[in-house]
Amino acid sequence: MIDRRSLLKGSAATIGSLIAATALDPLKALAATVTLPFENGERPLVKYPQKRPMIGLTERPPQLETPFAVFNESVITPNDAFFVRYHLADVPLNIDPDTFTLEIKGKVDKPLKLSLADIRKMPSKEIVAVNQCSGNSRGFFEPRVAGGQLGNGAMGNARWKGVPLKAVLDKAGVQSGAKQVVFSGLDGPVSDKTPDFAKALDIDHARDGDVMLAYGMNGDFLPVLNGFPLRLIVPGYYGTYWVKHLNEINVIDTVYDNFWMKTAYRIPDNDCNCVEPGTAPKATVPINRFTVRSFVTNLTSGQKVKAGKTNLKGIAFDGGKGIKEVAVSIDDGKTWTPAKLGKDLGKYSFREWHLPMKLAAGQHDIKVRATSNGGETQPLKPLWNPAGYLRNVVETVRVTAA
Ligand SMILES: Nc1nc2c(c(=O)[nH]1)N[C@H]1C(S)=C(S)[C@@H](COP(=O)(O)O)O[C@H]1N2
Ligand SMILES: [Mo]
Repeated sequence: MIDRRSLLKGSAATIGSLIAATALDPLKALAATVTLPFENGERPLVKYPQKRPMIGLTERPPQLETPFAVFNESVITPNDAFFVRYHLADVPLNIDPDTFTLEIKGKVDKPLKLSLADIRKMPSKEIVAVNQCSGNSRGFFEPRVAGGQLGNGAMGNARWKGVPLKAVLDKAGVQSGAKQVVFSGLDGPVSDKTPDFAKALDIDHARDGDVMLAYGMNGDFLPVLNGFPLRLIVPGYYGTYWVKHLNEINVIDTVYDNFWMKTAYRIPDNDCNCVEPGTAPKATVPINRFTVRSFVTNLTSGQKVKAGKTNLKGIAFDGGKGIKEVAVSIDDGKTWTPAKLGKDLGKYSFREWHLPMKLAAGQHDIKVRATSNGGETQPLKPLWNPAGYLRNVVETVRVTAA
């Protein structure tokens, strides 16, 4: 558990040894592999410090997927199973939390340099929120698209603890004319040719009170690979904005146009944020809120189940309106039966659902569809965009009852 004393006293020993372990032992490939259900889906199971065996996508930079069975264990994703995504290979493994500072600069009255202790003195808040990579489920795109071929494990739900970004911006005094806030972390490119990773939010979004600077995750420190000692939390927004090892906040009076905002992480600028498969969009906008999604977590395609009563269980989430309904169909979408929603942990969290149902002997395609409080729902046929983002087709689990 994190309190001020353990942060300050424990930092040298506890965190120091974790970091040394990380630096010494970046990757162990275990003998086992996992096969994701698409072409070329075979992946090694790998073991990193502070992580249980995870599905390895790339080694440099480290990219780890959560084994899907984890989502059936609990509605909160444990820290040691939370996915990891980096763009640049120079991951900072030796951050000293005692000397770490966050700089706030640019169009502010009072530029600041805050230590972790300074930040932890400010009133804290907690929020349960899903972090999901824009490319989660990209491996299922047809036609296939370039980029990390991820299954459904580049997402996770955690209770984040920290301070509202608004409080820190207010402390610095944002000047009139400010348009955006730029966030960058301590990791960097190995070669000068790769653009440094930085992302921007509009000033009103940055000050909405929900965007926060988090130092705690599920009652513990952030794991090193999830952004220790401080990261940005942008509830309802794709993970690309959740800058890790956050050490610089720059308030600007323009629209930020680095590679990661202007070229990468963009979606078609139209109502469906989609295009005809294989075509390019005419205009694009930066990716933003999650599409609504739902999954069955206690059954897997290919599984054999006993005919008769089955208790279906799963999760659903959306971009921040909250889940209104989850419904299941076993007749190819002709009729839908609403599921019972589990405990509400907030509008940014996974929402658990349950549905007792009867399966006659034979093969069944179980489809699950969520609807948000904003009325958005999931399409029965997948939508397509060239970067492989936003996937939210109604998922189907095919089981045989006997
Ligand atoms: N510093 C830094 N922060 C980053 C990134 C990165 O490469 N460097 N990747 C972003 C992307 S694209 C995602 S999906 C999330 C993933 O968060 P996680 O690794 O904690 O799961 O981190 C974001 N923050
Ligand atoms: Mo991402």
